Amino acid sequence: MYKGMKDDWIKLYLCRKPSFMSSERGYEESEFTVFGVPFDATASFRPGARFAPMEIRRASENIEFSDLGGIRLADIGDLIPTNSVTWMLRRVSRIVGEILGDGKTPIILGGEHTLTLASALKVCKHGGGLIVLDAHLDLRDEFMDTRLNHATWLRRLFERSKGLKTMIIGVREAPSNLIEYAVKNGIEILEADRVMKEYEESIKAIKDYVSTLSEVYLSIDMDVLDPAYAPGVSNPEPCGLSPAMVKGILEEICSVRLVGLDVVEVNPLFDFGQTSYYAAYMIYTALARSARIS
Ligand SMILES: [Mn+2]
Repeated sequence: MYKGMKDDWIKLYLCRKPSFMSSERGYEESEFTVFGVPFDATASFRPGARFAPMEIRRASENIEFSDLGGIRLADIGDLIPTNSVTWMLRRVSRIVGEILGDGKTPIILGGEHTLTLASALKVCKHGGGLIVLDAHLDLRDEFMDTRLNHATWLRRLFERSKGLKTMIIGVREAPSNLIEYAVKNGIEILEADRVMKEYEESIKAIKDYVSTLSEVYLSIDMDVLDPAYAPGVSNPEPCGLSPAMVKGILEEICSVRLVGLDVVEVNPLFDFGQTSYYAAYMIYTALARSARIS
């Protein structure tokens, strides 16, 4: 028996845990730092988004990507489990702060959309604009007897950072009082209906908007896609965008420096993996475009 054989069997017969885009890089060498937030405690309809980070990783390991070389990415794991929305937000805030402090870009695998309250708040202190792809406005003052949940997080964010430049793309039907709130607070809304009927003009509107930003925090709620493409979300809304449309939109947004990204609301309990595949592909699309400008 030769020296070292004792652990050779580990490498011979066993493989590591899934890692986003099969990355084996350490934190120090990363430009993009991925972590998961397996949290869905405030889900208002279908719980299950807590299972998304691992499914998105699994999907990302099984898509053939052409252009990985330029993307220096490390997957540092998942947030330790909690059922407290306050503790989840504190921990996300701390982790995002550390990653930003080290000059890296946080990439977050949700989990429910509430996490963006913590991450966007951190990033906004660094002077970024916010672009949200979502079927919903998430601007309610309260929902189902709580003020801090995945239908209210954007309102809470605006209360804490007045005047934050924000655009929401892919909105379906929305209550008029929420539209009024958005207009009053200078939030740009690009409805899914308009994107589908006037795609080229919408891309131009996005291009004009991002040209006013020095850097952007991007939050992708997977329910922006039509439920035909992404049935595995917590609150599906009919008549959404196609993956090709969202791909074009992401490439336009990420022509500006990306300062943070999250992909939220994937719910693997309600599909056969397709929503996780698109989530992984959307992140790849954003990072491949960003890597070209950095
Ligand atoms: Mn949504």
